[in-house]
Amino acid sequence: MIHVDDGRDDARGLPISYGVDDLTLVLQDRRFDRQGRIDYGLSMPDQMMGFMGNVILVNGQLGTQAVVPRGIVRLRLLNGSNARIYPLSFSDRREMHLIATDSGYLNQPVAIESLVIAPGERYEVLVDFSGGEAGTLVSSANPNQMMGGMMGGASTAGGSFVVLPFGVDVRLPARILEIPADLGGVLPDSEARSVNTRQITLDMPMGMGMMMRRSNDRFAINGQSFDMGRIDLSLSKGATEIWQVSSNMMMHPFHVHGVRFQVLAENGKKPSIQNSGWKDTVLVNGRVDILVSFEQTADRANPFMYHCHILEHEDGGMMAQFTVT
Ligand SMILES: [Cu+2]
Repeated sequence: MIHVDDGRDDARGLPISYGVDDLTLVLQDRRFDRQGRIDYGLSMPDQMMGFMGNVILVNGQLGTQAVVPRGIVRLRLLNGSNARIYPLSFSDRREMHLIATDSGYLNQPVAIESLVIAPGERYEVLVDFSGGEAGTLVSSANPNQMMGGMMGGASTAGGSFVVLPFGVDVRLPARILEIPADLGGVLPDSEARSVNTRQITLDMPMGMGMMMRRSNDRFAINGQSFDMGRIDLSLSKGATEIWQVSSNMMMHPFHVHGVRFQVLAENGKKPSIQNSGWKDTVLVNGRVDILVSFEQTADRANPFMYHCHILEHEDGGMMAQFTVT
C-alpha cells in the first residue's frame, strides 16, 4: 500500500506515528486448505458472485490484534478482498471519524457509526481511544447477494464477525488527544455543468452459458466483454463527463484508473457521507452518477481501465479501457 502525503499531516493535527497511532489495515478474506495453503477453488457461486473466504486476514495475518496508545488513532483502511464487502463498525458502537476517502481529505472529520468498504476502496478514519478502553472492529455479513440471495448458499452465510481487536497500552506515546476540527481538504464542487453524459452498464452473464463456460456469455460492460485489442473510449485531455453507472443482479464496486471523481447521486439521491469526498472507486447498487474530469493522458499502448473491482468479475470480462489524449 502506497501512502501519498504532502508532509503537512502534523500541522493538521493528525496521527503520523506509523504503526503506533497511524495504522495501515489491509482487509482480506481467504480460505486455507489443510496444509495451510490458500484455497482458490471457485465454486459456482464464487464464479458468479466473486470469491468468498471463511477467515479474515488483516495485513496478511490471521487472528492478529492491534495495540494502540491512549489517544486518537488513525486507521488507513483498504479492502483488498476479491469480492467481500465489509459493513464495519466498533462493537461498542463508538464513533469513527471519517477524514479521507480514496483520493483525498474531507474538509472536516465526519462522525459515523458504520462504514461500508467494498473491494478496492480506501477510507481513513480516526478512532478515539483516549478513554483507555479496548475496542473491537467488527463487520456484519457481506451484503452482496445476487437476486435476493438465491445464489447465496454458504458463501454469504453467517452474521457479524471480528475484523480486528484493539487493546490500549498506556506506555505508548499518545500524541493526538482530540479530533481535529479542520482538515483543509477541498471537497469536489457540485456545480451543475453541461457536460457529455454516458451510460455505463455492468453486465452479469445472462444465463447458463457462463456456468457452461461458453465464451459468448460472459461478464461485460455495455454488453462487451473485455478485449485487450479494443479501445472502448477515446477521451480528450481536460474533458469532463457524467457517467451514469448501472449495476444489475448484484452490487459492483466500479473503479476508474487515472482519475478521481465526484459522486453526484446514488439512485437519484444525494450521495452518502462516505461518498461525499474524492473517490476513484464507488459501490454501485442500482445507479450511481459520477462527475469525472480526465486530466492525465493515456495512449493506446498504455490505456487506462475502468472495471468492477470484484476480481472474478473483472477477470471474467467486466472491464474496459480508454485513452486520454
Ligand atoms: Cu462486479
